Amino acid sequence: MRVLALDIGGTKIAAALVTGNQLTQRTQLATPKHDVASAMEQTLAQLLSDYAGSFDCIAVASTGIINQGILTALNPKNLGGLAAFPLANTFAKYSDKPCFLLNDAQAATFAEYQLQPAEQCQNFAFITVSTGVGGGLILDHQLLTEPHGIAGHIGHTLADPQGPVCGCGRVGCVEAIASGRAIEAIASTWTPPCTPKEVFALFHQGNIAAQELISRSAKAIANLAADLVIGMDIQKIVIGGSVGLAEGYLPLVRRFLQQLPTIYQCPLENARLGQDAGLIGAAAWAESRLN
Ligand code: ADP
Ligand code: BMX
Ligand code: ZN
Repeated sequence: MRVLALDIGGTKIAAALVTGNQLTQRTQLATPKHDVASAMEQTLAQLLSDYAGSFDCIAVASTGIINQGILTALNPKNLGGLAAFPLANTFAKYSDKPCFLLNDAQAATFAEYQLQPAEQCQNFAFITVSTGVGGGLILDHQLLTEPHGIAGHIGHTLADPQGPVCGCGRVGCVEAIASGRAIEAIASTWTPPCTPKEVFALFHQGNIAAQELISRSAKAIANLAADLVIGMDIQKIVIGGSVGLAEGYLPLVRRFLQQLPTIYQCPLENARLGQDAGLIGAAAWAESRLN
């Protein structure tokens, strides 16, 4: 089965042909920021045409709640204000191949879980710290996607009732404190303004403001991890996304988690599949549906 996998994030769209854990012809482009609905349709149509003839099915991992083929943004600010997008219909318009859709973090969860020793990992979670903060949950070896595709949207659990308003409308979500966008919201007001990547460079140089900002993010993720452990008996958590994979971030999350009582702790690891977890997971999910 030749699978064309797409990973639609708030910042980038990746595509590749996937066989098992092997990717070929990987491409990546920026997620449209303006006139997003029509730009997204054009981008997806172009990708389908670029790969035409080389795939038998389409597997899509996308940011947003994916339900009944429709992408609903929980946080529309992460998608240039786009609140809803007919993903399945768009693919059907430009390709006659079967198409399987899943939330991006759920897809990455599925891929990373395949790499875990099943006998040691009945309950598992994945957290992406990226444009937003996403997640996926495996309970009793099963990825939670039903009934509405919402399960795993743990970036929108409460981190701080005094925190900033999240793009989802709730006050103080983990995402509003820990995500790349949350880091950017603060660092863009610095003189000179910094991107999250530059904040990490300053963090490694010992800059106090950068260390406070990254620590604030890592502490929210550590508390989220603790909530998952105590709420669902999660045995291991894998962390991905460009912020989650940035050098120095995971050790900080580990340090904050270790400050909590032992019962709240579990092993934390970075995504072994790195930035490709969503692509590989979407493809594996599609194949599991076909079998
Ligand atoms: P997506 O959300 O589209 O899946 P990413 O996982 O790359 O994409 O996350 C994008 C976020 O990560 C943005 O907020 C961006 O500023 C930030 N980012 C990108 N590269 C780095 C880096 N090297 N270090 C820290 N943050 C980064
Ligand atoms: C947001 C939400 C999730 C997504 C997560 C990470 C939207 C558009 N997305 O919490 O569905 O999984 O961000 O997404 O509401 P990413 O774009 O950072 O990879
Ligand atoms: Zn929120």
